[in-house]
Amino acid sequence: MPDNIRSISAMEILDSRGNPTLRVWVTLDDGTIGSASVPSGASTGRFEAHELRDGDKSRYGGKGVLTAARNVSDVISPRLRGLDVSHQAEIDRAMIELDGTPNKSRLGANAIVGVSMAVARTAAIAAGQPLYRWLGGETACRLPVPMMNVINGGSHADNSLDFQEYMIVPHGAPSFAEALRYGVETFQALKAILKARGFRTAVGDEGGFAPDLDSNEAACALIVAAIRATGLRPGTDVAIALDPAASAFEIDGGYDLKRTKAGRKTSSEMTALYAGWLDSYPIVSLEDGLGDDDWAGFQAHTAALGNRVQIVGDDIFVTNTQFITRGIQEHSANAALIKLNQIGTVSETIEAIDMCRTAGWNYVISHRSGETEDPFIADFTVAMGGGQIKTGSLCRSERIAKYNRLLEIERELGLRGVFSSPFFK
Ligand code: 2PG
Ligand code: MG
Repeated sequence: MPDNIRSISAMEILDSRGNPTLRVWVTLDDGTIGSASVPSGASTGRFEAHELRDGDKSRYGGKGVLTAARNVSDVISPRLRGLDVSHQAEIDRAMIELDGTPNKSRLGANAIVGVSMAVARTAAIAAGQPLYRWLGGETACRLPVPMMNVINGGSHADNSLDFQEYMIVPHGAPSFAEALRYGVETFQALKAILKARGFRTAVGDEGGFAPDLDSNEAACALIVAAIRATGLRPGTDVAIALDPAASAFEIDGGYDLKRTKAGRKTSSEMTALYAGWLDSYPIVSLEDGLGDDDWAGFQAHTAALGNRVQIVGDDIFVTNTQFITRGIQEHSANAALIKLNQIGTVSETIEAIDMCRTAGWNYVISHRSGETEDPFIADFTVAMGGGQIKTGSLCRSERIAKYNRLLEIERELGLRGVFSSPFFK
């Protein structure tokens, strides 16, 4: 049986923040080998699957992942040996059972998701297909509109901004390649504007600029100026998406905008603040505008803004069907952010996406702030067909790797490739 798994191993590598993470290798009986690397978040939701770190302070400040690597070779590999690599759901289920905890804390979600992703890639290689086609079938031909994080704040930068991500969304472009060009030109224009106004142009964790602006809102105004400076039309060609990642500044049931000294706000005051911004800026998507336990707030927030903007739940749903089910029932959002390592297997991630589709929700496949050069999510996004990816700024190779892979896929699809805006224009 050439497609049966012979062995699985893992090694400790580094992510884009210089923290240890895993690369997993799957070898089949016929010698076929595939690998995948695991990303890591900073602004994590409280109910994310558990990232297993060694805790041995004498190595990497306790962040080593040698235990997780050993779990791959000593526990997971013997269990999966002999299974057909194309049976993703069966393999993922076997790992979930082997782990036996609700949040994958025994073997580590980093170990499990690494194996799950490497299994998908190896199966694609064995089938002689690109990963996007293996996972998405013949109809996988939709390129995503990218959300490009050009101004970083919050947990991703040591600057003055409370909000974590200000993204540009080139949804008016005719193709992915052109969307990328719109994004890059806007990014370069933004750099020139920041320089001219005396702000620093150093970048944060996801490659966006991290200036010390006076207010959170000032970032939106700068982005609009940058879009205009390129000759593109704000809103029509390039819009804005926000991820305040509000859990990071949610304290005792309120929202403390400490960095910008804008004071403490209630949940409904935060929603009112965003409503004002929607009047002034071409914002098409708002993620985690409130904290991950503010379910009542999210419901009110979606009722107030959900017909004007995509409301995305990230930390509140953590790619978990249990939380997405509640979100759908309570109308907490109208879209979900999707991160493979939040839930821990490819199959469970696909279940979360299926649930969004059934509910008529949008979904956005996302990187983590700690990334590797593995472009897995580029293929995964095209396979899932939701038309949106969030994968960082227009510099730093761990982000660019995903964009470059999407360029390749668009080229390969040729005339079959589709690029269309998922937003109201
Ligand atoms: C987010 C992500 C990715 P992190 O909040 O959406 O941008 O950040 O990986 O730090 O959770
Ligand atoms: Mg987020």
